[in-house]
Amino acid sequence: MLIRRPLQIPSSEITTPLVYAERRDFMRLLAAGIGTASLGISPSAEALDAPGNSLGKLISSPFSTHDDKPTPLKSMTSYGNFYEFGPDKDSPGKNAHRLRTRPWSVTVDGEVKAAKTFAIEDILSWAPLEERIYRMRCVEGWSAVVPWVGFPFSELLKRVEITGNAKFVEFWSLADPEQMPYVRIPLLDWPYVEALRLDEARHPLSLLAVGMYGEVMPKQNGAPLRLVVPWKYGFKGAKSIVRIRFVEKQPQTAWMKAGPDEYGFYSNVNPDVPHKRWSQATERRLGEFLKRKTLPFNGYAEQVASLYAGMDLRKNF
Ligand SMILES: Nc1nc2c(c(=O)[nH]1)N[C@H]1C(S)=C(S)[C@@H](COP(=O)(O)O)O[C@H]1N2
Ligand SMILES: [Mo]
Repeated sequence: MLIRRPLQIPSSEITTPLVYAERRDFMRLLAAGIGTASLGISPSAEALDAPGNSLGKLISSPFSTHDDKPTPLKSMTSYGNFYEFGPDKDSPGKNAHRLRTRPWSVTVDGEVKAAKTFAIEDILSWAPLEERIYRMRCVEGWSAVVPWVGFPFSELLKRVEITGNAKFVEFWSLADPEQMPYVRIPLLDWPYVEALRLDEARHPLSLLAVGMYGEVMPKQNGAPLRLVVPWKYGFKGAKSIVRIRFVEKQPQTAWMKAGPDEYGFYSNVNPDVPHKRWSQATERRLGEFLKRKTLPFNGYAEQVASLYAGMDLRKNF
């Protein structure tokens, strides 16, 4: 399991290489003394541990939105939530440099035939990396359009055998007070745990992300591995994942424990169901002034609404 392999992207899999990532990052890799393969750039294991380094050529995804302009990278790295590094929107950008992302491994356990631990280098070689431009919506009313880089969650299911009892999957973030100062303070019930129903996790839109904007994931955005679920409020996307656990019963999540009538298990973006303290009907894109209307399932209803057929989405908020 723990074999170190360089990231290799078969040239046959490469469809549309990212244009904007290319020249600048090529120069950066050259400056860093990193070799480039004849068929595109294959970053070394070391290069993949440095935020800002290019992830090389990426597959462009049919799931990307092209109607919306991506949010500036700077907005995404300087404004966000990562409570382990503090409760303010600028805390992650200021403090997440303390996170050490190597060595890093992810344990997969619970309702599996055999628990496994994967090194991050191994995970990075599972599948060719895809770029997915997704709309994102935070429960607090801000939104963004982000070119994530990763692979579908289903890639994990090719590598572990789940039991017939597996109905839900939990995502556990690192909770190390040495690196994450706010884990000493009970802002949330640490570690940060989020969860999905198994069929939600299996949905092709559910992404395990290792980067954004063509580059290695910034620490404040959840390096080295995080979840991205674009039809749900942003807090479902656990950052800096160290454990993935399959379970039989619907789990309690960190935010459900913090406020059970404010944060439900499903947390599907829904303009018709207000948060207890504010409306969810509109949102403001980072970097924009005017508000826009929030769409059901954050605009992904066509792809995901069928997962919830027959459910009362006011009750199952
Ligand atoms: N471990 C952990 N993951 C987390 C959070 C957090 O505080 N801790 N915040 C969540 C919330 S509320 C949001 S909106 C998104 C923000 O991700 P971004 O900073 O990449 O936009 O991360 C989510 N994942
Ligand atoms: Mo959020």
